[in-house]
Amino acid sequence: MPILKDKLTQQIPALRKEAQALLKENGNTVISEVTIAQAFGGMRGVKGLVCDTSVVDADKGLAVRGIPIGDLADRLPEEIFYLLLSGELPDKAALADFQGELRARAQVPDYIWNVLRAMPEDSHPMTMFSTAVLVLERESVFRRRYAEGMPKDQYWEAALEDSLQLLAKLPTIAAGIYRMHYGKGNPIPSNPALDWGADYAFMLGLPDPDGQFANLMRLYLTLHCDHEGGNVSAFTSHTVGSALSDPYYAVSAGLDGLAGPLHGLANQECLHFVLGTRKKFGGVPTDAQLREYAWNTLKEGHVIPGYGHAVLRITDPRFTAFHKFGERVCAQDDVFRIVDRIFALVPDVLREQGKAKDPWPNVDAISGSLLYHFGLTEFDYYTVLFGVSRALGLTSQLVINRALGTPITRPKSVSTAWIKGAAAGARRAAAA
Ligand code: CMX
Repeated sequence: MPILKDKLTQQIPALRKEAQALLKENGNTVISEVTIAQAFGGMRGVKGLVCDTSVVDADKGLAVRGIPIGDLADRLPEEIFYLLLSGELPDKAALADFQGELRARAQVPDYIWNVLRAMPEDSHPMTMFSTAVLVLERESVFRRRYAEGMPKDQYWEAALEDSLQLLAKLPTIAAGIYRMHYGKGNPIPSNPALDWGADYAFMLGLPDPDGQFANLMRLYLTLHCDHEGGNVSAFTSHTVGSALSDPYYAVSAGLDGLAGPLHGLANQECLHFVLGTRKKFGGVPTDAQLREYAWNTLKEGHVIPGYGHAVLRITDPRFTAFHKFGERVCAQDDVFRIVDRIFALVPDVLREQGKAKDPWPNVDAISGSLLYHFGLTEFDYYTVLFGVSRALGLTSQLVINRALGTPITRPKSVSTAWIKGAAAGARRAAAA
């Protein structure tokens, strides 16, 4: 049996027992209350989901299975998937075994390319990417085995197989979309001698004489892997998967959420903002020009992309990891320098404006500038890269949830009239 699957087979009975015991002994313990502001405000801060793959602490940022993301920056994305799922980093043998598992599943069926070629030329790359994942759903082992009466305790195995099939193919599909959509020529076949991230870089077909672009891709795919369970893409994927829709459906849905400008598309928006600045001022603007540009953006009612976060209240450690890479590899690049100046000035502007609870940069504020440096200048493609990486987290969350038998997601919604009644009741109680 493959090493990762074997490890999970050993771990899962204990995880099930732990969850059952927790529920039996503490099922009625209250862990969260909901205010009217939270009900109207995207459930921000309501604790109503369980996710063990990663945790985002407002003051520390992302930790994958307890390890701060900054400490994982030199790891391969394959190692991160292993960690997300099993809670442990693989040793050399386990890593090689897992990479072999991916390689064996890497072939993308021709019908995917036919569907992508038939799409209108102005389809957004994220639409193409999500569509490809959805069309691939006909391969689902989970759906076939469910129809055959698969026992519930085997759901996770079928979800794992679908996840591995998907992860193995995503770089090839994503790189093919890049080449097709931007007229770069035929898709470049995968190179089985390369690791997952380097192979993706290779298939994009950009020049990489010193291997730094491959390094950036590995870092990119590692840093975007997961961000606990409540962000739009993870929660969407979780909800779809909870209906026992298979991982292809769930990941495609998650990617649709990632395509929103307040979520994953912010990286595209961010580079748009940076290049707009460079164009307006004919190069790197002065601090005064940049401050004025930021204020004008806010006055026009736009957000400053790449800044703020629903959970974080610090500079995103993923931003810091990218910043270190940029300082090492392209410190003199104009676009990187503008990003650097924005980082120095915009938090103060946002603080002065006083609206954003978090004035600090998130990962999207910088990732695009590094891709741009290496010639990946088509910024409406950037969210696809994010999606390839985020699929690591989405699928590992799905496998764990199928292993634990997590039931269908169904929070209760209430009407405005009900809330008014509850508010009046609370006022009466306070006055009595
Ligand atoms: N620029 C301008 N205004 C901002 C802002 C920013 N970067 N971030 C927050 N605000 C504003 C909000 O729009 C909101 O204004 P209104 O009260 O007028 O609606 C106010 O500050 C309070 O918002 P908040 O509670 O601080 O932030 P939310 O949790 O509601 O939203 C986020 C979080 C990320 C959507 C928001 O900060 C934002 O729009 N940032 C820019 C887009 C971005 O970078 N998104 C990527 C996030 C990372 C990811 O998911 O990939």
